[in-house]
Amino acid sequence: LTQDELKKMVGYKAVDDYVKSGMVVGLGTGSTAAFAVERVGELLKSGELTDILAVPTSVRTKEQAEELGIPLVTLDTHSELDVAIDGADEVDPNLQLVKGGGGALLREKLVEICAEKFIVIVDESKLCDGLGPGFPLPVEITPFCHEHTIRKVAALPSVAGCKAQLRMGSAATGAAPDGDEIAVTDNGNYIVDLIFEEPIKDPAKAAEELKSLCGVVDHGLFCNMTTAVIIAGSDGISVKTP
Ligand code: DER
Repeated sequence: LTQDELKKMVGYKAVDDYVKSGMVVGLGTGSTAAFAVERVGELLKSGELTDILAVPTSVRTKEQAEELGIPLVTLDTHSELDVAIDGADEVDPNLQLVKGGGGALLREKLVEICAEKFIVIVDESKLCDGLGPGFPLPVEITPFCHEHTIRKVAALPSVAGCKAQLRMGSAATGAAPDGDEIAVTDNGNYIVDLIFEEPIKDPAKAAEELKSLCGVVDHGLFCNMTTAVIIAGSDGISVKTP
């Protein structure tokens, strides 16, 4: 099975298992979440799902949902979601996540915190023993004096030893720069990707230190949020719960 086939498997399964008619659903961002969005559109079109309201986690997910005719609302009118479905860049054994490879971490976290159930969909390549080395940790920062903020982020004890890299090119491409302009998120902010040689020792501590640093808007550590992770591997689909 190709990686795309694995992503489609988990995207569809998450919707089939967790989305029921009448729900308010958070729609994630990225190549795996796009399959979940596709499935919601398909089931609405076939009539198998009715009365769904969706809250997108990025401009590009909003555009995909609009193309599929999925009715959209925002947290301003719907602060309580039944379920949110999204991908992740890394999943550790405690189901703590690194997200933000697609540059959507702020809106994703805002939406996913409001969901009664947060379903994470990954192919097995995202599983890791410790967060960090497998995927740079994105941190969304304000553009004002961003070099100053990047220095302060890199100096935090809980992320000591990381290499901080300002994301260039499109915000959606993860840490692989694809242009010479500074990447700008949907919210008009910059992203600094933290590159680790060793696993982050205490993700919850790092989350707290990052969040309390003035100039940091939010970060890609999603701690103690996961309801279930649906994993597609070459030997089939498995589900993990905390
Ligand atoms: O940017 C994000 O948070 C995405 O959800 C990312 O974590 C997973 O993207 P992918 O499904 O394209 O790998």
